[in-house]
Amino acid sequence: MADWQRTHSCGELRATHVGQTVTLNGWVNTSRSYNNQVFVDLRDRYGITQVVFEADDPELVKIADSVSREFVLSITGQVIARPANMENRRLATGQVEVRATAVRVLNASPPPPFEVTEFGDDLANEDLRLQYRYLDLRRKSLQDTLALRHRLCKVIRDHLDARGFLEVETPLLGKSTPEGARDYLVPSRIYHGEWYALPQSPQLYKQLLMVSGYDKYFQIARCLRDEDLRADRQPEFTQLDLEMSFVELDDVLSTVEALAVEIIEKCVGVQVATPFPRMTYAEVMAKYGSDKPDLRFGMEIVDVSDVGRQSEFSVFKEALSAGGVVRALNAKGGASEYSNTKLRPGGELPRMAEQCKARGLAWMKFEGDKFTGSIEKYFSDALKQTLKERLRVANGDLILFVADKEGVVSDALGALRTHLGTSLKLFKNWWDEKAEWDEAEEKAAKDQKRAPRPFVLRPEHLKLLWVVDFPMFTWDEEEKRWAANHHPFTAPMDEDLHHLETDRGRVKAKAYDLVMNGYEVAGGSIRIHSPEVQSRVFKILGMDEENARSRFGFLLDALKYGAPPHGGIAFGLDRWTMILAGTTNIRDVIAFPKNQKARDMMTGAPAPVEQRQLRDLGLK
Ligand code: AMO
Repeated sequence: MADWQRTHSCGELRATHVGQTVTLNGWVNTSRSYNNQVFVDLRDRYGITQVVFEADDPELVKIADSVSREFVLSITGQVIARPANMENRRLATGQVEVRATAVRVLNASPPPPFEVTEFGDDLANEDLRLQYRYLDLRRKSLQDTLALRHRLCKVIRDHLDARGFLEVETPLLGKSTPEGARDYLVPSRIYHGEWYALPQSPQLYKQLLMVSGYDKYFQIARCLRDEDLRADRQPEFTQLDLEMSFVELDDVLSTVEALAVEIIEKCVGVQVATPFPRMTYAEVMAKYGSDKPDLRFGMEIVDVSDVGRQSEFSVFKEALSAGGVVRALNAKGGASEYSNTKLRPGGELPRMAEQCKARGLAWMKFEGDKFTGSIEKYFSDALKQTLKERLRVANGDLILFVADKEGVVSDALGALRTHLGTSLKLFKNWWDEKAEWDEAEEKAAKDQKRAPRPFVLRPEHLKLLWVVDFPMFTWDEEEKRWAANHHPFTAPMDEDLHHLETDRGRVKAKAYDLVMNGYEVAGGSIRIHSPEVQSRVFKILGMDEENARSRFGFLLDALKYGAPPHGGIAFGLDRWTMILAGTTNIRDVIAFPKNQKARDMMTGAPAPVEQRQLRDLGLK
């Protein structure tokens, strides 16, 4: 070992090391001079240790004085105990410090464009941090998140390995798999004019592995989709993809539940109960206006079409006679938060409803034991009493109504529910609760001279739900054709098979989504294993035989050669990490993500390439 190499990490030293001579390697977190002494906090990914350079060694002090943030140092010294009143309880190494006897600068650093010690609201602009991602990744919160992601993958691999699953890799260069997004295409150099598609998921390969007899498959797989980005979407993301043979829907769901329970327990120490609740698609859409409802708060949508029909309010009556519905939400305690001005057309809530194509948002408030607002006069006392009971109205509540086609009403009230859950603080994200806990604990710990106690997550912080009984097809109004709701390989319910050609809208699929805290965290289905049914579904999706053969001939052939009944699911690994790490930004859980405009701010990708490369590919 060279004399500069570390004997311990920067997070390792405790009172038991006092008296030992140690060498630490790390980055300068902070350095400051005080009474001729220089204090350097040295950091690596294991922690921070305070190092003191004493005035009696001017040579050392001079070097220590010359270093600044992010210099890389090797420091040798003696571990000494800090006086009891000088202990730093916030640091695991806070009982000791290292009195330096030698220091070597392993590398210098210009002042970083932002401070690596920043956190929370003080963070520098995200694009700047992504440009210098290697510095950003030195921050403790990102290091903790990537460690969590590693643990998540390890738990998954161990769990599935113990249950006989095999991890199999599938190609990146393949043929397009329709998962509903645009493909990333790769031109072939050898076959000019022909293209590989990067996988939107390993869907077809995993089904083919079932045909090959690998009855329990999984893969932690990279998926690529060229779609509009959101806070929980990246063009390149990771799935835990799995597939099983000889299974029915319940087998897949219980396999997933056992895995989810172990992930949550081993990653954040919470025991969630099984079986997870299940709701049908129709039920969640009616109650929550969303196929991924956040169940950390209630605020269910209530149908009041019968009340609307008996009222004198023409807007409701017209919507109903056009075949629509009237539904309402009780925004508990919202009467004072939302002034009448804010509820006027163009205000915050009406605008949200309009963005979902609703013609407007009607409302009433309940204050001083009576309903108020401009539409109150259209309702008899008896109808008001019905509304009061059905929506469990109390003083201070705000009732929001949308009357329209059912889909529009669901979308609008669903969007309002999600928004109001946050704006009316109907629930707390666990990390906000943790921040409050940490602050209170730090104060209490200081007063009582003890170490702060860590925050412990509880089962109600993670609300899981299965959504089942999805419609097999949705009508694409723009393209005037039926589209697969999940993907074209999803099996229809047995009892709906004979409706496939005649009544597509009523066909339900053997598909399921797992929802956690309002995020779709996994989705899958039982697959079609009959080539005949698969061909019928392709036809409904507008592919004639020739087209279906040219795109999916290999699948149709494989299904003929003894395909077993099979089904599976894919977890959004990034979203799982987000929720368990306590962030709402997917870029926080990926080491080198793209920014919101799909650009890699560090390398500059996508970027032009040389003319020669284009010529090779036959593109110029
Ligand atoms: P699906 O398209 O539902 O199913 O994807 C599965 C899960 O992957 C996550 N996810 C994403 N995460 C981040 N960024 C994205 N752009 C993104 N898109 C999807 C979600 C989602 O639930 N082949 C099927 C699975 C199957 O049928 O087995 C599929 O890919 O958490």
